[in-house]
Amino acid sequence: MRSAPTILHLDMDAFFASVEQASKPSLRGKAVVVGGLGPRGVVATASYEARVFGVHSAMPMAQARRRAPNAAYLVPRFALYRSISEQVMGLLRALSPLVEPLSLDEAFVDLEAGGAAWDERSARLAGAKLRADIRAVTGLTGSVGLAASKMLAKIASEQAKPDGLVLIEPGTERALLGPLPVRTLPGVGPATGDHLRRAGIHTVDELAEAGEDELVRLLGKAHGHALFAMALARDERPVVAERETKSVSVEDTYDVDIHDRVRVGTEVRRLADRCVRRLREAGLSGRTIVLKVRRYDFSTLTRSETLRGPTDDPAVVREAAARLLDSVDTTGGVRLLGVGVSGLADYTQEDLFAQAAGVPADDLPHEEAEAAPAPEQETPAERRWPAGHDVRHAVYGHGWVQGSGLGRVTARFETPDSEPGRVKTFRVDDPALQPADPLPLVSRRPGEDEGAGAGGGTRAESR
Ligand code: DCP
Ligand code: MG
Repeated sequence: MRSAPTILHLDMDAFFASVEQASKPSLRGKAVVVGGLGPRGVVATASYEARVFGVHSAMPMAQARRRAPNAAYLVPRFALYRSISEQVMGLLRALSPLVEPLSLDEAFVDLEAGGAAWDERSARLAGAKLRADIRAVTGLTGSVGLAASKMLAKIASEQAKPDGLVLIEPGTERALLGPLPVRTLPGVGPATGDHLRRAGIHTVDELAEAGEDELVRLLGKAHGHALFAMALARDERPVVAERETKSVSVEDTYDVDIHDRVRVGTEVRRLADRCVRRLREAGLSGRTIVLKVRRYDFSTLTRSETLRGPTDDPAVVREAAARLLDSVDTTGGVRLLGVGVSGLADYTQEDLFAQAAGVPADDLPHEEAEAAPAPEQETPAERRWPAGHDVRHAVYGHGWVQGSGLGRVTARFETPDSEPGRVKTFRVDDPALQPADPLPLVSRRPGEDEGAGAGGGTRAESR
């Protein structure tokens, strides 16, 4: 293990909810819950003000509403969160080539590899500057952990929450870990935790005292060894730079052209399953399903379909590939078929809302791009005007949907840098009211260059 605390772990505070508060002045300091608003929706995240009432991620929305009836309930705006995540990741990449994102709002950075820090003092300075830069560029707060290993850096950022920085001095790791519950260690989920509890092991110290042989006996060889090392604060895992893979695909070339349409369908299904297997092996999921068809005359077609959120469900990929195949003429024969998944995510947060077959669309949070449906008469108001999404009114300007139903939509007119705004109600088909794109959270000062947000306290363009 290295001797200086130069591994940084960043985790943004109440990420989705903080973005919503930054873009909606009337919600600052208030309980905000972001998640699926349908009958089977779950909480994606809650602002710290809402957590006081016991609302937390993955809780059924109905339960959240009972606990915090006065909170603002909003549908996620993934495209906006993604764009802010990119700004944050950009700041991390300026520190080091070794940045390992774990989710939209979380990443490890090897400060030493980038020359950004080499000892305790420089690491603390780099962490403090990063927090100031994130604030300047995005208007949001993130918590930073610094340590000599990934495991401890992540524990440190958890302790730093919200809006803080914790550095674990090398040499103090074991004393710090000892009294913590075993669940603190990476890889100890509910099942392993239960198993250990039944063996009388509750804390990391007890884990270390149990000894390696006992842990191997309890948990098997690989897991036992790994856990024993973690209990002694030994964690040599390197920070691995963002994966290059942008898609996972498989294809087959056939010796003899396939003419039979049923056989083509079977092959596509098989390829979809193989592709999902590879996706899962890599711990990935993806949003865009791609079908590739090379015909007898070497003409090659690709067709793609983008889902609401990433999936690694074989049934979903199979069905999408089959739909794509329907739109391709294969008379004359097929020499090659391929199925791919792109738009990859190596995290699961959006999967909570995954489009597992059979989940009614209303239970799913609306992806921003898809959330502006064609203005058809039969579109229910709740779909056309999802709570929290942006609107623009010919007279009142920019605002957001506070609620809709019974032929009415209520909007609050405010922008990220305005005072809290006023509420007005319209008929859902009022032509003066239109869906709009989100505004940048931090507006640029006149004359300031884009990307000049590096210095603490400066403000910069946010998109
Ligand atoms: N998320 C989600 N479903 C979950 C957990 C998280 O959709 N079960 C989303 C919403 C969060 C974001 O991912 O805003 C980041 O997850 P975190 O676990 O880091 O939670 P927060 O950033 O919301 O809060 P904290 O301050 O505890 O990090
Ligand atoms: Mg977070």
